[in-house]
Amino acid sequence: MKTDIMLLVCLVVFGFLGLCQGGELMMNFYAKTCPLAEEIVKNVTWSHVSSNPNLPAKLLRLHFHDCFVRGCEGSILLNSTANSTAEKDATPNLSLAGFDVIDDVKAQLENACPGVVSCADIVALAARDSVSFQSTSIWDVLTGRRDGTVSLASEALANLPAATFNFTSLSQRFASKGLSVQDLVVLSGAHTIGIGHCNLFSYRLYNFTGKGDADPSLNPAYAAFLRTKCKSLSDNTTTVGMDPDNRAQDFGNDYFKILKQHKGLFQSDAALLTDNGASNAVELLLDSNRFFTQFAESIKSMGAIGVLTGTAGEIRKNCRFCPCAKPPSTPLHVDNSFLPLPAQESEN
Ligand code: HEM
Ligand SMILES: *[C@@H]1O[C@H](CO)[C@@H](O)[C@H](O)[C@H]1NC(C)=O
Ligand SMILES: *[C@@H]1O[C@H](CO)[C@@H](O)[C@H](O)[C@H]1NC(C)=O
Ligand SMILES: *[C@@H]1O[C@H](CO)[C@@H](O)[C@H](O)[C@H]1NC(C)=O
Ligand SMILES: *[C@@H]1O[C@H](CO)[C@@H](O)[C@H](O)[C@H]1NC(C)=O
Ligand SMILES: *[C@@H]1O[C@H](CO)[C@@H](O)[C@H](O)[C@H]1NC(C)=O
Ligand SMILES: *[C@@H]1O[C@H](CO)[C@@H](O)[C@H](O)[C@H]1NC(C)=O
Ligand SMILES: *[C@H]1O[C@H](CO)[C@@H](O)[C@H](O)[C@H]1NC(C)=O
Repeated sequence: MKTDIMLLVCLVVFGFLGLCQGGELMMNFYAKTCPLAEEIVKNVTWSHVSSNPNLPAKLLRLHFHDCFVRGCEGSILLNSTANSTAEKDATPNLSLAGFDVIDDVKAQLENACPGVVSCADIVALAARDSVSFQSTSIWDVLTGRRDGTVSLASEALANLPAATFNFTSLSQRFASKGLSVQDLVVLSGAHTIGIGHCNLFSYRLYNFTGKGDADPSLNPAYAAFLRTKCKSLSDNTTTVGMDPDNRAQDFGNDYFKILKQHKGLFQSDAALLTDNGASNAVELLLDSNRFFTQFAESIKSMGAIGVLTGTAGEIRKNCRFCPCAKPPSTPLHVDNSFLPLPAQESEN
């Protein structure tokens, strides 16, 4: 193939793979190769959102999880194989959804321009388009990502922040992805939409310090309300809205208002008030215009984590399945014992 020859020539000249993968993300990467690509993603995504208002939260979270594990290269979409358990099947279950929407978008793109648009770009675009349902796009998405071939459950546990994390652990996880405290605070604003399962925060409601008490950093009236919803520590089926003031599920800066009222659902939300720099950022994000500007900037940074461009990776035909899977560079049967996290700290 032509690209292979070019890669070979490039390798001879530069002798270093990193310089030869070429390409960076850009606006409208598919302008020439698949001019309708972005319109198709948007149309198909909107058609799903119109019958399922919960989807924007699902697709936005999918983008986050994709990017934090091996970079934004669509590994979150891959099914487990006989030999390896994929990210999406990480235990405890990640309660992710929206895979069928990505499949539908991909099917229509394969109709229009076979083998051109990556699954990784579809995830990034569908997150933006679902959250921007029936409005102009809330943020720009650069494209040109290519798809990875490896997905490992153990890497989900080791790379994603958990709801139990304190500020130090959160900022470390973000820093390890090249993201700042500012990015951490701004992107946490995504928790203005969607739901959380009771078992992820119920320990904050009952016997938090062993004295039959609630987490003192949680608003007492809100804790009382949450106790009416979540009756036991192990309830992993009941869900509550992440932002009690956002019943309409509008995307905006409301999260920062409820955070200041100590109504952040997870310990990881409340943790943003425990650091001076982060709580200053929270304060500034009470300005709606500033929030939208900064969210666009931070999600652009998130969307660039570990991307494969140029000739790296591949363009998958089916987002759940990688036909030309090379053996993963990491061992197939991964020894989990090195994981730094106790089981309950992995995200559910
Ligand atoms: C800062 C560290 C973060 C932690 C610890 C965290 C943790 C969680 C947890 C535990 C849930 C609940 C899942 C469930 O119960 O089903 C959740 C939901 C969600 N997260 Fe995060 N998250 C973080 C950052 C982010 C970021 C950066 C984004 C996107 C930019 C995001 C978007 C979402 C969305 C939209 C939901 C709702 C999902 C739904 O409705 O199904 N989160 N997150
Ligand atoms: C997308 O939807 C718009 C509005 O319904 C329609 O005019 C347009 O033709 C659609 N584009 C594609 C590529 O299907
Ligand atoms: C699983 O491993 C076996 C033996 O190592 C190999 O023959 C097979 O191709 C692998 N299957 C997949 C889907 O990777
Ligand atoms: C944050 O959590 C980590 C990991 O559980 C722990 O080692 C550290 O002491 C905690 N830091 C603070 C300030 O509580
Ligand atoms: C609360 O925690 C303490 C200390 O772990 C324990 O002794 C007590 O039985 C717990 N109370 C309830 C009601 O679970
Ligand atoms: C929920 O809890 C039940 C009982 O503890 C357990 O059998 C089940 O596997 C859990 N489900 C998930 C999705 O974690
Ligand atoms: C991937 O897994 C899903 C859910 O288990 C299944 O419905 C689907 O057929 C699988 N797809 C492929 C390509 O393996
Ligand atoms: C959650 O994990 C279980 C097995 O661990 C799997 O059967 C299920 O499909 C997963 N759920 C999603 C949404 O991927």
